[in-house]
Amino acid sequence: NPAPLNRALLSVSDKTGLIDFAKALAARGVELLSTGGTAKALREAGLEVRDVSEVTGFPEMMDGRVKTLHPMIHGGLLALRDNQDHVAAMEEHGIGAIDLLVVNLYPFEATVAAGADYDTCIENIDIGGPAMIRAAAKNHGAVSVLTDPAQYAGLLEELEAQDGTSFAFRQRMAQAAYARTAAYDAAVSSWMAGAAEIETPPHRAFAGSLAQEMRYGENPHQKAAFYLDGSSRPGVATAEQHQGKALSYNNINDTDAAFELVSEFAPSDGPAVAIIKHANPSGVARGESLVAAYKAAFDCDRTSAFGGIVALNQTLDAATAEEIVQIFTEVVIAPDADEDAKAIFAAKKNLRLLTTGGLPDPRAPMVAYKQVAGGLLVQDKDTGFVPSDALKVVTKRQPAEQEMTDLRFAWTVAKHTKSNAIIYAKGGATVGIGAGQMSRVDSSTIAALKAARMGEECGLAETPAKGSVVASDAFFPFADGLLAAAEAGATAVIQPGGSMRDDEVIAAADEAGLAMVFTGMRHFRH
Ligand code: 93A
Repeated sequence: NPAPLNRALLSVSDKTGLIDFAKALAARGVELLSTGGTAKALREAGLEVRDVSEVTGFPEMMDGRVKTLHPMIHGGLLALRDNQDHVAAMEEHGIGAIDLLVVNLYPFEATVAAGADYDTCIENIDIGGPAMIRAAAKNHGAVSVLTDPAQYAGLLEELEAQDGTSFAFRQRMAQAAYARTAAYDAAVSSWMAGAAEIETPPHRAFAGSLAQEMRYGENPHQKAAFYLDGSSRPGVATAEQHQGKALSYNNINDTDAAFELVSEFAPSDGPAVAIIKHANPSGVARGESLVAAYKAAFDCDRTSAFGGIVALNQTLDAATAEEIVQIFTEVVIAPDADEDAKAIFAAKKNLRLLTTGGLPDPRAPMVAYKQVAGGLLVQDKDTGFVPSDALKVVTKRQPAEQEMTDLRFAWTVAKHTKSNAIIYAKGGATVGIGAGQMSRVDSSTIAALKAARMGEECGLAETPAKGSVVASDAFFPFADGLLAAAEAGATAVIQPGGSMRDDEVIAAADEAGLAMVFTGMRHFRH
């Protein structure tokens, strides 16, 4: 049974859509109450409004810090309409019921984003607004609460459909209202932690806005949606899509993995390309040109690259686009794409092209979440970076210059590959990738097998693992993994070090004539 709507309180900072909405309410005989600025805007539009200060008997005071915090307001929002005691209290104190609350809050997030000083941010923490929102939402048995101009039309539709508002509508609005106040307080808390340099564990401050509902999630029987956290980091969330159908859940996950990986390679250091399948690289390469880098990344594993996600660290050009369309690719993501490249892609209706306007800073801090049954694991994103002078050569033999370059490259790819990760690389390109195995030796075996297959696929005389370097995302606990890599043809190794048996592993490397570098940092990724 619908709840009547006789009296509304409007108090909004964002006055978008306010006048039309208030006119529609007034036209239905709804009495309007309002705070200073909102009342002024309504009066200027010719509407009749009662000031909250007249209702409370107190002026707005203390620079507006206290305007609606009063029993005449909160009683009107909270009173149970069908409770005799509540009704008696309303009568005794002359409290009028408020059936609709329309509030949007002081723009705290926008004030922080604009770089305002501390005191300005503090002044923009809304207190009275959230208090009313929470009160009205609690009493959604009788009261409607709107916290976003996008909800105005829905309320008018409700009134159109019946005389009043339905319980389902009020409940939906209440749920959204609590999400809004929760996100608002989270924004205040994380701003304050930053401003006051208060050490907090990485915490859940995800005030997301719905960007996209998908047809399904990882599998067709799972519902899914994509939320944006408001960050301006160039990437899959902020990219512009130029063609093709909407991205799926798996597309977004893989495109993110691809672009975050390729962003490790600064454009000033030359073109780089990453091809991703199931969130793991099938091939990564740098090159003299973008098309050369693409071909080298593709060659690493031609079989797996089919239906992959391609990420580029520079503007997509025609030559590279021409090469990419030779096989089926799901998504291409790049900082930009030139007109010729776009024209080549236009003929491929199923290929999605995303441009981001730039590359993210791979060392900019970010929080990473992982849900477990009954909880949420939160950690800093792995932005770990080992500067050249922190690399420790532990073998008798020093890596040659090209080996060192390839070791650093392979190490970066390992960081973006699921554990256990073993990466063979040569001449600025991966030649064998072992990912996501439960045993490091198995990952080594798979990486070597893939290298051998690459030799066959590309018609090489021998496996490209010969004369390659190898990266391991975590230390070799025993010499066996290392020896397997040497046997496969690697001449140099990069790994964190730190095993109880480092001495044994180093001795084995010396014996095999390998050069080995310790990073002192691990890159597990699960
Ligand atoms: O400073 S407040 O926290 N104190 C209050 O009592 C109060 N009541 C409403 N801010 C308060 N508001 C907020 O004022 C509303 O949430 C809204 O954002 C804003 C509307 O003010 P005006 O109508 O003067 O533009």
